[in-house]
Amino acid sequence: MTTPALLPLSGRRLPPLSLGASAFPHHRATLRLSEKFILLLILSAFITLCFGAFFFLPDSSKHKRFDLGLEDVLIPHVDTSKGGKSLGGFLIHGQGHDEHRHREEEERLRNKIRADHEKALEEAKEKLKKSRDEIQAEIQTEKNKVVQELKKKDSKPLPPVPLPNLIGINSGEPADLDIREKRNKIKEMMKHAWDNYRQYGWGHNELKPIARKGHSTNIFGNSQMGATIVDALDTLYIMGLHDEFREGQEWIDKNLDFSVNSEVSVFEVNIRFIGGLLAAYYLSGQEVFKIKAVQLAGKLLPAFNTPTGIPWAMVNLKSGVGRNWGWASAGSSILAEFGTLHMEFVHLSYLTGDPVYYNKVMHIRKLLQKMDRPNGLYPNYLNPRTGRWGQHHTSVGGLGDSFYEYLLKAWLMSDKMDTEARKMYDDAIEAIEKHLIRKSNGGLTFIGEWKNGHLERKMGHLTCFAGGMFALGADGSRDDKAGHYLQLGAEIAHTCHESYDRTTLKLGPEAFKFDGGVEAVAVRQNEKYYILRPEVIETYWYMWRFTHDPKYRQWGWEAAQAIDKYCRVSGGFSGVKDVYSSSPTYDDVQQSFFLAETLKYLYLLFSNDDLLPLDNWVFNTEAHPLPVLHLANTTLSGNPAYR
Ligand code: DMJ
Repeated sequence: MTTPALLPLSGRRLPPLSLGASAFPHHRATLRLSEKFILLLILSAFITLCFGAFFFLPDSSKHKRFDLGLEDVLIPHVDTSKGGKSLGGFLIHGQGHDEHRHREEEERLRNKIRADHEKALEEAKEKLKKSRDEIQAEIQTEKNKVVQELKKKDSKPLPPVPLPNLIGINSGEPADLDIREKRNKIKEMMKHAWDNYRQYGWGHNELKPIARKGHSTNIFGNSQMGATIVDALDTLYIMGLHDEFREGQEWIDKNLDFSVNSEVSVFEVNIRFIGGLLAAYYLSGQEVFKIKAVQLAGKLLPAFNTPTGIPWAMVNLKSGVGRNWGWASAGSSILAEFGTLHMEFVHLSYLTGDPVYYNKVMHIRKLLQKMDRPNGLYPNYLNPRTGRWGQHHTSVGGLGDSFYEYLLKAWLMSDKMDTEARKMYDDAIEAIEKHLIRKSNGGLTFIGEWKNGHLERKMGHLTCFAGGMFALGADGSRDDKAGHYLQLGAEIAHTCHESYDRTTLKLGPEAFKFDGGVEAVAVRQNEKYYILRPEVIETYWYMWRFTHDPKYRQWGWEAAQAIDKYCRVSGGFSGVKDVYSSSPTYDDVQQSFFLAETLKYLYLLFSNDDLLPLDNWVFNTEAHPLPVLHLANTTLSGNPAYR
């Protein structure tokens, strides 16, 4: 369901004229000042003409009234006692009616026209007496009214849909005192991050914790859409920070507006905003989150208007104009961006009963299925105009990562019914294992990057999420290789832990090499930063859930302590520019994903498994939990999205 675009109201537009404007309902707010006077003149002339006609034309009642050779005439009437047949509020009368009644009726009509005319002239005179400022003020009032009406229309309730089973949203308190204390410490860190954002960055997308002011990047366009609020909501909720959750809800209710002239990243807005709003809706049941998610999704849909249906990377929320990143190979869209919409879009179709979202993402999938893949690998770049791959670069980290994640999660979220997605995942992972995964000389398993037929022996922090993905996909894997994939997950977790452990700050670099005697260490200066990313902790958490090996809690705690020690400042948490330096400098950004993901995964790591159990919830790539759509307790089979 798309939302109607706002009327183009600018300061130069006029409000509807009180005189006869209803005849032009669609132009109400768009009449110019000069048009208004011309219209006034024409209408006055017209009314004068009608008025004169009644006085100067011969009195028709003296002739056969309305005698057009018809036996019957229609006059407004409510009395059925005279044997007429009712016709939509009118009575059909035969000839020979009481002349007196006709005259009375005509007199009444004349009086009405006279009164209307006088009223219209009075109103016109009043308007002409007004100053420019008064007219401007009226325009503003009228504009506000139109905006309010559109807002009301936008926020009308969606059709009720039976909610899936929402299990484990309020539990997870560990019995063990030490674990409980660690969990409380993570909650305290969340509070520190939130409170400072609340104080210094409220309504901005992110926080600069050292400058103590708002921060934003081009992924959110030029508008302040409160990204941190939306991203943090579900973490606040599961931590039991309900006052903070309510504050966020109130802000969203009153201020989150998507009719802004701002060019945003379709992918980022989807995973952080739509994912965050949907998760907040499922957890809290508050309708406002669902409504906002659907409104926003409507604003993203124009991005799919490309020759192939592969969406642009960016879209202007107001104009709907899309385009791709200037840096992407040959004007291409990015695999990890257009391939990371499925979970949220399926939920949107489920909640609205509108298949449009589902159709968009399934179209992408079908197109990808038909394409040739070099060595069975998906390149990261695809041109949305030609439908051809761009540069042959394949990665499980940046540019590719969450595409693979969403294939697996589409299957899990459908209660394992979407076997097509599972097959695509299995095929992709087999090719990745064959061409990208290697062991270093020192015995560390790593995932490299494939560039034009050459393997680059470098792994990104982003790639570390794959340990958790392999573990999550182990169950149900082809040829029953569950043990193998769990083992692979454990090896990736180990390698990523090494990348942390081999630094001075015990925090992981952005990218690390396995080349020329170097093992899991960043070489280039611009790869040594840590920006509060979650992927390594995410993998620890999945590994903990599937193995309960205490080393994962231990590693998670090491990371939490390092973050608290080196990234905490009095105004929040900041990324650091060099994890190998003992006196690091800050980047002065508190990323919204720190609250959405890093702190959430840490909190879950020190919670019992009955908090958001993985049989019932699937986390989107920004760690927003969405419920599994079990066929048994939903109307999915009857939902058009699933036909
Ligand atoms: C998050 O926004 C998401 O996890 C995304 O998939 C990739 N990277 C960031 C955090 O590092």
